[in-house]
Amino acid sequence: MEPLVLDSRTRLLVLTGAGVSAESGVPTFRGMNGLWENHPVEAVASPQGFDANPALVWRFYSQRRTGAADVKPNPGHDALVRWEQHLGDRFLLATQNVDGLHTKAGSQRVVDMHGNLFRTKCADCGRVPFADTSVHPSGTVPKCDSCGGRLRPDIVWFGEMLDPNDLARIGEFIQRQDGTRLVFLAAGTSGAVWPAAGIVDEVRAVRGDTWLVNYESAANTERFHHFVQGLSGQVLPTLANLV
Ligand code: BJW
Ligand code: ZN
Repeated sequence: MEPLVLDSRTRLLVLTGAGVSAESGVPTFRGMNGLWENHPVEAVASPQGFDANPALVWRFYSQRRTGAADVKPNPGHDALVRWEQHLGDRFLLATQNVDGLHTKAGSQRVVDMHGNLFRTKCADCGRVPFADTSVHPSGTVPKCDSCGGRLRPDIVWFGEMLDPNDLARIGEFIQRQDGTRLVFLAAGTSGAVWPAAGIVDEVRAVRGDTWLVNYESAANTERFHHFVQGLSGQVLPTLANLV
């Protein structure tokens, strides 16, 4: 297999999805044993679902908070930390995962595209989101101290805009013109959710090299130059040649 060469002329954008956390014991969304097997997606991950039944949404996210509280990073997360230490500012990690495991592992240049499971915001006023590990599993909805409105998890749901600052940071990294060559690697993601699924094409538009590491073929596999099929915790630690 051709190695992924990370040398002093390379800048690397990594996109991770739920598959990267799977070997830490965090369930994925889609497919076998996926989190959404027993929950209609729109009921728990959309503003409309929250308006219709906020207590159900808090039950779902309370289970998620409890499940993700004690999990540990796996060798896939650790490999990305080593790559960042090697590349410095020529590395950026965009993650769709909300479990915080990349930060726990030691990654620093992280864009949390879809928010953070352990942060809460107000659905009804503009107060700044805050760190929060509390759970509300028994049909209650926590109230905002500032306005008395409904609190909600600080997660990007379907139909909601991603933070424009996050998108700008990823876009600027892709467009950077400093004489380095751009490599993009997506790992553990089904390629089903936008705008993350379209990053591969933004990278191709500037003639970047593109890699996918996934357990099974993704919705956008054919857009990548290289597809390495396997578990990220096994593939990532040996994939790159750090020179
Ligand atoms: C392993 C493994 C191992 C397992 N090793 N691999 C353009 C076209 C069509 C639709 C749209 C579009 N633009 C926007 C949309 C609408 C929508 C969308 O994408 N819909 C599609 C489903 C069709 N997007 C949005 O609404 C986004 N907002 C937006 O674009 O705003 C502007 C706009 C709105 C409306 C219209 C147009 C523009 C927001 C998307 C936010 C997604 N948020 C979620 C929910 C969070 C809730 C929560 O956490 O509870 O984030 S969706 C869910 O999917 C979650 C994930 O981050 C995201 C991606 O999933 P991921 O990470 O890929 O996981 P899985 O489970 O799908 O796949 C895991 C993969 O790993 C599998 O392939 C396994 O094989 C593999 N695997 N073990 C390696 N060990
Ligand atoms: Zn409020």
